[in-house]
Amino acid sequence: MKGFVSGLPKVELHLHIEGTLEPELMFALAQKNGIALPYDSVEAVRAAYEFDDLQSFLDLYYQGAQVLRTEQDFYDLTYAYLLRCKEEHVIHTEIFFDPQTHTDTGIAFDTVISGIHRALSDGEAKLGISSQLIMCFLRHLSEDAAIETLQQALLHKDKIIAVGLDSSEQGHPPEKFQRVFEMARDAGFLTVAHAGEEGPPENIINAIELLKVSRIDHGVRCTDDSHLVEQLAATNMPLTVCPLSNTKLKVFSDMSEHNIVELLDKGVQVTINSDDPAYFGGYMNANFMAIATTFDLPKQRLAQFTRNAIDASFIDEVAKAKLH
Ligand code: ES4
Ligand code: ZN
Repeated sequence: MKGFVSGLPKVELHLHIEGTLEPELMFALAQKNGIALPYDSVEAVRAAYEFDDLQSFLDLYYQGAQVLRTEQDFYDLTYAYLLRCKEEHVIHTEIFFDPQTHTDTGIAFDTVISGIHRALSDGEAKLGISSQLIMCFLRHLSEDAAIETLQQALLHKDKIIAVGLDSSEQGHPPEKFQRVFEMARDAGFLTVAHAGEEGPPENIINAIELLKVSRIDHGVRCTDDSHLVEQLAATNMPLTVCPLSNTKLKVFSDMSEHNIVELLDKGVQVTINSDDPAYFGGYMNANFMAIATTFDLPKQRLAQFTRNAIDASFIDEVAKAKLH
C-alpha cells in the first residue's frame, strides 16, 4: 500500500505555506534574523506540538511564522515544500498564504509574495510542479483589514487565482466577509473558504451562498446536516479535507471516527490534503496512508481522491483533461 500511495500522482488543494515551516528551518531563520524563540531545541519545538483545538494550534503557528522576514526566507520556505512535493509525487499544488500575518509586523506584502512566487516559478521550471496561489484573509481580524489586504493584492493579480478565509472559525462566520468577497469576485478572483472545520454546517451553507465559493476547505461538519450532505453531492461542491489536521486539532477523537469515507460513499467530492504538514505530522503521503490503513481502502478508491482533486482544482480545462 505504501508503494501505491507514494507512486500515486497527487494534487494538493489545501496547504498553508506558513504551515510547512519545519522546526529546523524555524531555528535557522530565527538565528539568521536575530529572533528569540521560546524553545531550546528543534526537539523542544516538536514536543510543543500537542494541540487541544484549532486556537491552541494557531497561537503557535502565528508565533512560528514571525521568523520569516526577507524575500529569500519566503523563497526558501516555499522551495523546501516543493522539493517535498517532488519526492511525494504531488504534481500540482494550490497554496494558501496569509499576508496579514506578516504585514501586521512590518513585512511588506511585496516581500512575501515575491519570495513565494519566485519559488513557484522555479518549482515549475526545475521540478515540473504546477501551482496556483490563494490569498487568505485572517477571519479574526476586521473586514476593513481584509479590504486593505485585497487592495494590496490587486497589484499582484497576475500571481493570485483566488481569495480564501482562514484562522479562528468560532465567532467569525462567513457573513462577516461578504462585502470583501464580493469586491474580490468583481476584481476577478475565485473564492474558497474554511468552513465547517470546528464551526456548524450553517457556515458551509453561508460560504456557498454568500461568499460564492468554488470549494469548501475542511467542511467535515457537514454531516451534522444530512440535507446539506445531499446538496454538496448533488452540486459537486468539493471539500478539501485534511485528515491528520482533523485528528491533531481534535475535530475527530481518532482517525477511525473520521467521516471522509462516509462522504466519499455518499458521492461528495472529497479530496485529501495536508493543511499544515510541519505541525500536524505529515505531508500528502502520510495523510493518504492514514486514511488507506484506517479504512482499509482498495487502490481504486484511493485514486478517486486524486481524480476528485483534479476536477476540483483551478487548472484550466484542457490541462485537466490531460491529467485524467
Ligand atoms: C489553519 Cl487548520 C487551519 N484552520 C484554520 N485556519 C488555519 N490557518 C492555518 N491552518
Ligand atoms: Zn487550512
